[in-house]
Amino acid sequence: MEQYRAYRTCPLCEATCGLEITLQDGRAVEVSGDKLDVFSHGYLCPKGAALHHLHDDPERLRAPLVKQNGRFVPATWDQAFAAVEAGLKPLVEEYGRDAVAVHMGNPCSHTMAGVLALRPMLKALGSKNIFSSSSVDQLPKHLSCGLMFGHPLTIPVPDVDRTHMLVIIGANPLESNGSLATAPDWPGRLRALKKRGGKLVVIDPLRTRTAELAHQHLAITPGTDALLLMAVVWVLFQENLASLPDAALYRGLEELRRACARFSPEAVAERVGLDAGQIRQLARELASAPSAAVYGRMGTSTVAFGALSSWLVDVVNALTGNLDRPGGAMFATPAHMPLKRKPGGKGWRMGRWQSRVRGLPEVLGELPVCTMCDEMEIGGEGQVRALVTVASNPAMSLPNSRRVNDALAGLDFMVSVDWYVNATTRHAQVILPPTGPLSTAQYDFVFYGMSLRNVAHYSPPVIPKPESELDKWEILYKLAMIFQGQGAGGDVGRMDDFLAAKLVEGAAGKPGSPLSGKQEEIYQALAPYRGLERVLDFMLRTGAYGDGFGLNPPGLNLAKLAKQPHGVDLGPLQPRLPGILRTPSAKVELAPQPLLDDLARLEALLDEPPHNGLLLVGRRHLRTNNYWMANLPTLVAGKPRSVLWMNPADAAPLGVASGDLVQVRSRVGALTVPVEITDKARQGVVSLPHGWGHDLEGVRMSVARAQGGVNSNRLSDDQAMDPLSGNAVLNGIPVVVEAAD
Ligand SMILES: Nc1nc2c(c(=O)[nH]1)N[C@H]1C(S)=C(S)[C@@H](COP(=O)(O)OP(=O)(O)OC[C@H]3O[C@@H](n4cnc5c(=O)[nH]c(N)nc54)[C@H](O)[C@@H]3O)O[C@H]1N2
Ligand SMILES: Nc1nc2c(c(=O)[nH]1)N[C@H]1C(S)=C(S)[C@@H](COP(=O)(O)OP(=O)(O)OC[C@H]3O[C@@H](n4cnc5c(=O)[nH]c(N)nc54)[C@H](O)[C@@H]3O)O[C@H]1N2
Ligand code: SF4
Ligand SMILES: [Mo]
Repeated sequence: MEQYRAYRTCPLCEATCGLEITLQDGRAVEVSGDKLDVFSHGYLCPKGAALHHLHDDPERLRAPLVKQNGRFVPATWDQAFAAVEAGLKPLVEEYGRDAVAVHMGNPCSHTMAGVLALRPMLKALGSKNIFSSSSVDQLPKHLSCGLMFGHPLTIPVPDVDRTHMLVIIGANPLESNGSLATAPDWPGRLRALKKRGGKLVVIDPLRTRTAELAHQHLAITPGTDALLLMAVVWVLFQENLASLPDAALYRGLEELRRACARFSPEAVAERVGLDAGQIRQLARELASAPSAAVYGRMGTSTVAFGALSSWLVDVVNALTGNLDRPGGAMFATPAHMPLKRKPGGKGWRMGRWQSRVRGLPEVLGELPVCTMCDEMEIGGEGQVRALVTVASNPAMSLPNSRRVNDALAGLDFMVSVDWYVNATTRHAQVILPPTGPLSTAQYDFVFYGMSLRNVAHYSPPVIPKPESELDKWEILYKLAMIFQGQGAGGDVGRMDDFLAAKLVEGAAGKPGSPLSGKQEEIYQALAPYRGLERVLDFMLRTGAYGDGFGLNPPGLNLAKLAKQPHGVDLGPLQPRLPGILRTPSAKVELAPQPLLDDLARLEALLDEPPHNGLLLVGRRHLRTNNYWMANLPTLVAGKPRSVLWMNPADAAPLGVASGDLVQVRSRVGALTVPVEITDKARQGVVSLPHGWGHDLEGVRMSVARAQGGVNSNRLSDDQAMDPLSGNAVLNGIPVVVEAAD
């Protein structure tokens, strides 16, 4: 019984920790933090430590399921793909490609296949009804960065390790481990910031664990961050504190100055729930700190002014001279992306098509999930009749989840690429489970693009993929071939070769490019690899640190990276302006017109009387991962977490005590849940975590079911949206709470 160790990065959240996995007889028996990992240095959280339990979860599907007479039966891959073709082909033929929608979930951004293999599938399908978890999450940030910097993935991150002052708005990295700001060990990084004399401010309606760590906690009224940030901008202008280090790099300063006229600290204070003095102090400290970074996340994006707040975070970073400087908000230089030095480009556009029913604009090739049910339920030409889900649980994760469940139940056909029979996949006719998390390779394309340090890490599979299983990319390519009309019998290898050839021809066929005419050399260099590894090798070689297929021999390629089981450190973040800009002006657009136009809505908020009922916000817990890790006993151990936080002042009139059941009602639904009376929630705010309520008919996640709890999305409203980005509002939902009988 020989033990050995293998290393890989954790695919469960954005922190990308290095794991050391102990194997015995071909099974993983323990997961700990990899002390030699160049980024995480041994840090891990309880979820990473449970990765082998996920791999071995007996309820994680190992083979496809196909529904017969309303019941799932095991099927071979050939049978399952044939069933997909038989289900989808007639629908496409009769109703067109838009009749098939796709919903892609959060784990898609954590897998190589999600990043590289989904796009070919979507292209082959050619439907405009593409949805994803982005529009219940970070779409506003893509929008604001697309408009400001010319590319929606050009997202600045707070340089936490070097900053003198960090302002965290609507994020709770002590539980979430960070988001749109990749770094292992946020707790350690925040403590180090304090230890070196830096200041930490947290703006959050809840006194979260992150807020408890801060020097200052500002308990803001939910949904009002855009007002707060506008007032900060106002102070910066009013007190002549706005200073752009290189004014020639920016456009729109005067427009901004005019735009903030109405938003003085005094004008917004009551609405925001903070003192005007606190707002002034925040602006002054940000301006005077040797370096400072404002960082906003879920609390700034899943709100009615998501795009405005996401934009203003970076406006404040720019105006205080902190954009693109060490200790400020900086851009990563990931190893898989080419380093362009010449600024300028076509800019970024949204609204290239509209949704059929509500006419909502496309953003990033997607339509807002808030209108997915409309497209499914409302008849007419172009109605959605079938759905493909990939690593997602929309029946739980989308607002007004009851309606989503009804809509899914009403579809003609559904196929799910997923590991579990959960609230969503129970509606499917076919479930296609990819191989387990330890049997697939890992490279974090998405998160190295938003990393607090430049690193690269490739992890090969730890446990060989069983013969009978397929990797996710193979499943997605197979679906692509079905959509292309090649049928269920198509050869994945041919599709893979075809896509690789396109990549090579694209690079070598470009006149003037240094690789022009070098097809043969490129093919030869890539010859050891197939599948996604081949694409990764290509990207690394043509990337910022790459060997350029021989143009820069000491540079990086996959073979070199694979020899480094603890990853490669590529150093601290470097200034990237102006080369990174893709705006037609080749400048940072401080005041893009669509955002200026949306300010009228924000001004109107100033004229409304403050909301005097309760507002519901969410919360995350270190041991959860959205809706899908609740089936692992080690992660659900402890006190029940599906509990409503309520301030004592709000609870007193109801005569309820901690542990009592209360009924929570919103415009769309009601649920009953135990209450915990705590001043962690500011007065007027109640909080319920998402991720619970799995005990639905047909769900095969026995541990998660046994936890009970409620799905907070029974309360969130699918009609509440940030109109500019189409993002859902998951925070700041008006609710009524009463004692339950
Ligand atoms: N343990 C764990 N980690 C996770 C996840 C998980 O489910 N569990 N999910 C992952 C995913 S998909 C994501 S997107 C990230 C999210 O990462 P974070 O954004 O860090 O996580 P949240 O807990 O949603 O933090 C949002 C905070 O905003 C506050 N808030 C709510 N409304 C407002 C508001 O109007 N204004 C302000 N200023 N604050 C507000 C909430 O009280 C909450 O503390 O976490 C990731 N990491
Ligand atoms: N009320 C409320 N709702 C929320 C949020 C909130 O804060 N409050 N947060 C929102 C956010 S930020 C997000 S990102 C969404 C998440 O919403 P979703 O992405 O819809 O939900 P997940 O729970 O992440 O579902 C992931 C699914 O993928 C499967 N899976 C995991 N890994 C893999 C894999 O490698 N391959 C395949 N094929 N399948 C895999 C799991 O079995 C699970 O079924 O939820 C959103 N919903
Ligand atoms: S913090 Fe995130 S990446 Fe690190 S071990 Fe936990 S889940 Fe995995
Ligand atoms: Mo998310």
